[in-house]
Amino acid sequence: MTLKSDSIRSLSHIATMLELLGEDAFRVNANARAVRSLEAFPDELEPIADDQKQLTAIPGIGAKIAQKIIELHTSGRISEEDELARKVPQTLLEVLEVPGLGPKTVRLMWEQQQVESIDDLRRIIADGSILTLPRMGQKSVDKITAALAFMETSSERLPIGIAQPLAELLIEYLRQSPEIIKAEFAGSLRRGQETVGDIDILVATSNPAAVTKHFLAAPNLEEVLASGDTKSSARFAVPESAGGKRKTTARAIQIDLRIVEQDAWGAALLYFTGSKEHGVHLRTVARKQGFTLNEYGLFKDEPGEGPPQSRGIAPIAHATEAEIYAQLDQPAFPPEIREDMGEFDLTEAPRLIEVADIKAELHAHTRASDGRLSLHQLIEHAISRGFHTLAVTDHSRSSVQANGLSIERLQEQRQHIEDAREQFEGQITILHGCEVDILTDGSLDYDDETLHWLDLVVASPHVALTQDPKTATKRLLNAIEHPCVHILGHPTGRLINRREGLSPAINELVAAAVEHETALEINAHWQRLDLRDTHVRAAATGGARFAIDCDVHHAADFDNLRYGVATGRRGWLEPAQCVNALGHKDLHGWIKSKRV
Ligand code: DGT
Ligand code: CA
Ligand code: CA
Ligand code: ZN
Repeated sequence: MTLKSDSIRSLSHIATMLELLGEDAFRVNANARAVRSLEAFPDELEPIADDQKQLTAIPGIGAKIAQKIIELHTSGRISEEDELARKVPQTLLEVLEVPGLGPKTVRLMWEQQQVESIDDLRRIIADGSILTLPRMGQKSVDKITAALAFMETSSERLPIGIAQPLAELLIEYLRQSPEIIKAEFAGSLRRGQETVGDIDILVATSNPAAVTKHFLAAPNLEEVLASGDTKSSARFAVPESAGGKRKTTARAIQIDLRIVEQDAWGAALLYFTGSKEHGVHLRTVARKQGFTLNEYGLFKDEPGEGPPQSRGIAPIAHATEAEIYAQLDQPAFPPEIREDMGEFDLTEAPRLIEVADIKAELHAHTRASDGRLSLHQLIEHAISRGFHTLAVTDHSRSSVQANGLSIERLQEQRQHIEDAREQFEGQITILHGCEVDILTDGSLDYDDETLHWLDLVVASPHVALTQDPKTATKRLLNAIEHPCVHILGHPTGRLINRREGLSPAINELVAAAVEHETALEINAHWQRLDLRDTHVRAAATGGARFAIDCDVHHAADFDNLRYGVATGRRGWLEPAQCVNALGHKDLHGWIKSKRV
């Protein structure tokens, strides 16, 4: 953890606690503003951490905040944070994470009804006393109840955006041991699932004891659950800062380590990547051809008792997954489609979309609305990713919380875009777009003339996300069919483990999207992944085109692309169906086709 990330975490913790204590808005804002400016600050703080002057030169950082950063740097703590934490029950912060509950309401619950935790919140719902709070009606209570139920049933699985960086750190750590020949993750993580139950890591070594010992000394390991020669399991802490601002209630994750000999690497990786259903099907295929397949290899059946490897029978394939699939006359299935969901009908492996295919970002915010990057920073990041096109799509006016743009501000933005086009000429094509709200009734937040004047329109639902499926379908169809709309952004509005979102009739959306040549977004943020894998599969089969976009708010959001791509791959998406993978000419041909 760097001083910058620690400062961001502590200052936002302070801001939240001040808010819960009802402290004056000025103090809250000073901390919140500092968080935003540190998030936008490109450099690390360590080199300037002794110098109050250089710290206060960062916009949004005043003398008081600078003092706190210096204190954190020298002592590892901020005394103000510690003092506040003695006043505010830390379990109250979890109540704040319930969707639909803001700091004002939570403070009232705490003051008037002694709510200090999620359990207390359940109590005041159960005895009805929650209804005595100002502006709290039965409708709001029902929403909170639904959110709690949803969090409860889904909070155990860890989102990929937290699991994958953790797994990568651990693999990096494991590889420090000279005894490790190979180390990779397997299981649902390798299959790119949006959430994982646990993390499976496979290593090849000829010294299992040394590797086990090294694993059990890993940082963040909390408790050893099992440990043997070929298999160990341990519980690891999920660091508070994992995945940026911690947006999961999960505090620990199990990691299973499997140790194999290098020779049998392919057979073991195939087995532990799963899915279980894919493995079962593949073993049936093997059996029909007179083979036995297990985690040690593929063996020709020979009469006798017991597993072939313990009878001294040599495997006919085991070093790589590809050679095992080839022996069984099967395509080398990419991990993401190993779900026994029709892949065994394929005669050739599909060429699925890859991160390297993506050449454009078409959904990105700047500081003009709720992004943390300036227009120039955003453009520079897009260029450094090798993209040929970037669409700037700030929020529309109804998104008040996101500081959505009035038409006047939108017009001012055009001037900045034109200046930037000149400055970055020949490096990237910059589109002036917007992310327009799809209002509750399906109408759009700007008039048609304004929408037509913009180069590119992403239309997304942000409010009324508990609408019934019929109303939601009609609402989204309106946006898809609108002649100025290019992309339907995060179509359901779901948030993984937190909010179910809309449940539109996907087939109807797909039919309309095909007819009107509107792209359906796979929002790559790991909290959204919306459309989800099953929707992608349905829509890809139906011939829809897709946009895989990062919905950039922070520089780091560009790194979420891999999760969006993984979701696309799980939906069998090929590059030709993804507008971000088109060449410059084809992409702009499609974009302009909606501006005639
Ligand atoms: P998860 O952890 O719930 O997100 O899902 P997975 O797929 O990672 O499942 P996990 O961790 O229980 O097991 C990892 C892989 O090991 C699984 O994908 C396939 C293989 N595996 C585990 N148990 C069995 C089993 O009983 N039969 C078969 N054929 N394979 C298994
Ligand atoms: Ca697993
Ligand atoms: Ca496992
Ligand atoms: Zn957005």
